[in-house]
Amino acid sequence: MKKLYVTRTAPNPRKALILLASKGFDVDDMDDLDVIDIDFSANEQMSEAFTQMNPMQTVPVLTLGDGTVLNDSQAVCEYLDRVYGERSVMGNDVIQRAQVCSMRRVAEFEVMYNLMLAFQHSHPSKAKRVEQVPEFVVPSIARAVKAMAYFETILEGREYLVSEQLSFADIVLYLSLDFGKVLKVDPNGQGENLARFYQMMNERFSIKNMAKAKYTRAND
Ligand SMILES: N[C@@H](CCC(=O)N[C@@H](CS)C(=O)NCC(=O)O)C(=O)O
Repeated sequence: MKKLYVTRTAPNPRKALILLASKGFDVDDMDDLDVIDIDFSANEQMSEAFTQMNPMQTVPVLTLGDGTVLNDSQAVCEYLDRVYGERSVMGNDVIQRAQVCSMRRVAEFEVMYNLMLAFQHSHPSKAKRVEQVPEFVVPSIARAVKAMAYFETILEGREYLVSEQLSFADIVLYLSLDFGKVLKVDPNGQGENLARFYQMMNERFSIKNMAKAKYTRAND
């Protein structure tokens, strides 16, 4: 049996949860995969057993039946994308794959990474994980906001970043915008196109709406 270790509110594990949901899978109802919830408030990611499996002490982690451990969200998502569902969210052909990769990396490294830096250097819960330098916070947020302007331009007249279908780049951009809320960066205040994109994605993939969809299905 495969095991997917996640914290359902954190951006990196949410990539895997949203990827599967976008392909029509209910992660809690899969024949060959179990979800294991890791509670950050109880520091479960720091436990001895978890650390043995993933010395980086982060989620997501996907373990396969043969003992393989994938401990990075990109690797986990590449695996899940190839193994589950028909259509790839990484791109349908060689050009689309390259375009998705390019957009995903800008979203990840310019928006999400800078927001995470700002969070790690300011939030009390991260004081034990990083040596906090409060001066990093404002410039990191400013870099993230600057990159958001790039996506505002890309999304002019378009629903998704690449082609006419949702891709992994959209998932990473959405999660980056959503994470910005923790730092009081309003995802609806960065331009009309980004606001429209954020609302469309949030309708399907917000933590609340994904849980609600599950609850509704269970009571059908
Ligand atoms: N490169 C890793 C980073 C994963 C990561 O930073 N995950 C965060 C949650 S979004 C985590 O597990 N943090 C644990 C902690 O802060 O103690 C990936 O993309 O999988």
